[in-house]
Amino acid sequence: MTTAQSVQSLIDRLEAQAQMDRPAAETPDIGIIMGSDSDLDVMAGSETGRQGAYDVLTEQLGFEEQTDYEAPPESQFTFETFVVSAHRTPELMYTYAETAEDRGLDVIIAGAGGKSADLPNMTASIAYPLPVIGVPVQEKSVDSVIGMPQGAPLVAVDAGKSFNAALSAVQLLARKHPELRERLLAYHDGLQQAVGEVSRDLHERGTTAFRDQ
Ligand code: RP5
Repeated sequence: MTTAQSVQSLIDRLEAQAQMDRPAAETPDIGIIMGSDSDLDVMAGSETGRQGAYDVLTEQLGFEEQTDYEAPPESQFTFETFVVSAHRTPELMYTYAETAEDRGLDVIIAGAGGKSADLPNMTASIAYPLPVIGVPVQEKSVDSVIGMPQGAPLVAVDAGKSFNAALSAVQLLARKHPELRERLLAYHDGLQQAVGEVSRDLHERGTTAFRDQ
């Protein structure tokens, strides 16, 4: 398969899926796209560094990754992941955004790095009115992600915070799925409990013993 054919086959696949009219329960709820696979550690989370969207969705909120559009996994709530470059594969970006709603997505999380991080903002413009949550993969990407003109909305998180983008996406989904609301509350309870435990431990052991443990 040539380079052009490999992109075109993805475009053809997305367009065919948009025509399938699959039941909503069987299509991915969240689409995660990124400008390059070099963004994956930020967008998914890295084993050695900060957690990301993949981690919170799968470990905390009960989502599964859907890797075959026509064969959904067990979980009721799913996401899919693609590399889509605004500058290297503009036709693929256009098709992904344009078909997203017909393919059953409810929200897109789009991340890109560099100074021309245009994937989130262009995807938001094309996929409108589907909500898009932008993730600047690096600090230098923030301005190009969030700098949208009036009338062209994009929700965005701070640089590198794909974890929060996933939480925001699930907040949107939770408006029509009460079980997701419960999972979000349980996650938040866990956060509070962890802070309470570490605070008590630090206070009761004292700083030196706490550091040494
Ligand atoms: C951006 O350029 C991508 O989102 C990535 O963050 C950056 C560098 O991409 P690679 O050269 O590593 O593929 O479009």
